[in-house]
Amino acid sequence: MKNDNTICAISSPLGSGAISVIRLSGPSCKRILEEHLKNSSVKSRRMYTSHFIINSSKFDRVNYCYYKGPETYTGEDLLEIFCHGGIGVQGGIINALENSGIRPALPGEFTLRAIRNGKMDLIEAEAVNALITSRTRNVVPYLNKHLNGSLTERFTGLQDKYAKIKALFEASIDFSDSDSISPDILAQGMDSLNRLAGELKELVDSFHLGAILTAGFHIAIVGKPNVGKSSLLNMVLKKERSIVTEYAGTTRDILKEEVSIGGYDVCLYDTAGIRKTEDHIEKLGIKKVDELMNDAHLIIFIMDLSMPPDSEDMEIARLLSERKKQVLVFFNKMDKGQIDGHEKVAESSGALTAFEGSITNEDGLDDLLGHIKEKLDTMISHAPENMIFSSRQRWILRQVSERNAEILGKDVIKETDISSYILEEILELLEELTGFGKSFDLQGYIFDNFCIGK
Ligand SMILES: Nc1nc2c(ncn2[C@@H]2O[C@H](COP(=O)(O)OP(=O)(O)O)[C@@H](O)[C@H]2O)c(=O)[nH]1
Ligand SMILES: [Mg+2]
Repeated sequence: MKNDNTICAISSPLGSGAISVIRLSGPSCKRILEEHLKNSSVKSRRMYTSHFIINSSKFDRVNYCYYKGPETYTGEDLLEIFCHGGIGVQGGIINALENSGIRPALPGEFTLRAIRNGKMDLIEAEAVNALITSRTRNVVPYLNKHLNGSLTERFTGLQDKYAKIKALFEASIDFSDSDSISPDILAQGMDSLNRLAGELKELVDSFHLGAILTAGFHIAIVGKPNVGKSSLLNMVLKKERSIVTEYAGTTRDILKEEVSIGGYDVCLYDTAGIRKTEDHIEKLGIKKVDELMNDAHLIIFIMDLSMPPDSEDMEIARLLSERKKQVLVFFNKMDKGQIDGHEKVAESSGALTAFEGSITNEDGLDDLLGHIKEKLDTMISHAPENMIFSSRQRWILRQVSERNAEILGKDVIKETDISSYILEEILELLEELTGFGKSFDLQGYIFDNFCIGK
């Protein structure tokens, strides 16, 4: 069996669909075209239709396109076969390719080859990965910017700035009689490092919004039992997802559902009503709400407007204000009556906005959802030029930031040996950021974080 390191994989989602894409990369693409598609004079980037032949018989009627390297995703010869999307068809073709010496690709191996062949760096590869896993349309323009190299430029810009500071310090020592840096060079260096600290903070902080756009905006619905939390979830989902009854304590576990609000991916959590209880299971549910309140990006606090506010409402307001969370209040059951006193409780929770209405009558819901969309729109409009979406990138930038602060710390900057050593560490970290650091295990990282066929 020939084995020249040509790889193949199903690049479309696993399972059955109308069409599946099988991709090959490596020097054997042309051989496969001759063996299985009976085409010995293929032109690059042209779509053909014919049968995929296995053991001299027609297996499936397919479209295919051959891309001549190095102007391809991987930088190698590439072949894409668009076959019928049945699992049997996909399996038959992959099996035939393997019998012809084509090795199944490892996770992310197409992208790994692209990086190794200089087609992209790790920042661009991470943008590709985020595009594949994206669930919010609003994130796409940002990732496209990354694909065009804007984030890479920003990172190499950081590298340049640190390299300049290092050179400045070292030159200043070389040309002076003492081991210490002259005061004006020192001032210049401090100024640059201070500006870099701000730049790093902006990038690290941007991950908060980046994560909201890629992993979803998490909203917890809280309130005492029977105020209409589950009714709200059901109404937003337009289905009976959560059990609604007139009995307090119906919802005991946390229910998580994904919805799209104005094009944003939102995870809504319905929770157990918070109250003092001796019921063991209910207690466990309430403990979970407590944890969820720490993690959620926004909390919808529901109160029953038809009943006077009580100590349970007040206790929830206290828990929320303690956490300094973003809170939206919804005064529910307006159809049943309006009793005073809820505004004060809402204020004490730290909520900036309150709405009133009736969930069962779908009254006030548009305002509530519209407000959430506006909130996210505002966040996006304040988004920095470059946003990061990868926790790996954030981790490295934090390390750089810490070292930056170390040099700026008391007297370290004057210890030229130490500051020079730290600047060297920073430069190594920034190299790792783009995937080219000496000690960085690029292959391991790609295998762990990318999927097969990518
Ligand atoms: N009149 C009225 N009843 C409501 C409204 N929202 C919910 N309910 C009722 O209040 C009860 C408790 O609702 P549920 O969603 O289970 O509350 P939860 O315990 O907070 O999840 C149910 O009988 C609902 O039908 C409303 O806007 N108006
Ligand atoms: Mg409930």
